Amino acid sequence: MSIKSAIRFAIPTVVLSSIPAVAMAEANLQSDDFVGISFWLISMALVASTAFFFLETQRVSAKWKTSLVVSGLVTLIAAVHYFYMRDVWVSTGDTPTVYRYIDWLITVPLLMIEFYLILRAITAVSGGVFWRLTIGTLVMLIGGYLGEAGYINVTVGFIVGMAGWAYILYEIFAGEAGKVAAGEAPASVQSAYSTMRWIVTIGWAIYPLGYFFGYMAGGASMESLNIIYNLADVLNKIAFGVIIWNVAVTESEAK
Ligand SMILES: *C/C=C(C)/C=C/C=C(C)/C=C/C1=C(C)CCCC1(C)C
Repeated sequence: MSIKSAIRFAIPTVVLSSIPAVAMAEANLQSDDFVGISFWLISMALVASTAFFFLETQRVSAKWKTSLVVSGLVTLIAAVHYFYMRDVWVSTGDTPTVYRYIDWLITVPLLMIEFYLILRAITAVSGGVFWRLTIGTLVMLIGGYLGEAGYINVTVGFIVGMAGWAYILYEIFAGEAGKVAAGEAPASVQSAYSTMRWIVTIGWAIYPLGYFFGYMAGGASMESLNIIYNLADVLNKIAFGVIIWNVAVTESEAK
């Protein structure tokens, strides 16, 4: 094994093996705490996905490596937050809103960068795509946080958040990013791009639905809100990464 590839193995291994040290639960997980169990299961799936995405960077050609690294960073950052969220839930029964939003604040912009990166791997795209997606993300998350944490009226927070999300959807469907993907991308990239876009539409819709039923319609308990957010993360972080991994491998092997 060359020094370079030894380093490539060593970094993810060290990072991953340090996670359990920061994640000691204070109370024990109860056998009927299904929200706590879902936090646990998804933490493990996120750790495994991180190792997978990082190691697979060795297999794809140079211009696809960044996309896979970003997928691995998303699942790594989420894994660490899941350990903390699980602890809050298991020991207090409270909804871990702050950790949830700090995670989103870092991982959602990274997911948005993926659109920019897969287009940039195949053609020239302006940095404006990146900035518009980032601004949409910030408006969406800040609105949602202020509403969930009680700083502003929940309905106002919801409306501001929806406006940010609508702006993101506009950019990836009809804006510059959408046009570049439709006009210049090879078939495998177009199909990955369109699947990613549907994830941002359908998969992401789960969060505002959770917010709506959890805080506004009064129909959902905090148990269901957390289960809903957790399952949505499996789709939007892990499955999203797998789609990128698939296009990266396909495009690398095509050459
Ligand atoms: C990995 C985490 C992801 C992909 C989180 C995504 C979160 C959203 C799409 C949240 C959206 C919201 C709205 C559209 C309205 C206001 C409330 C939010 C923040 C839940």
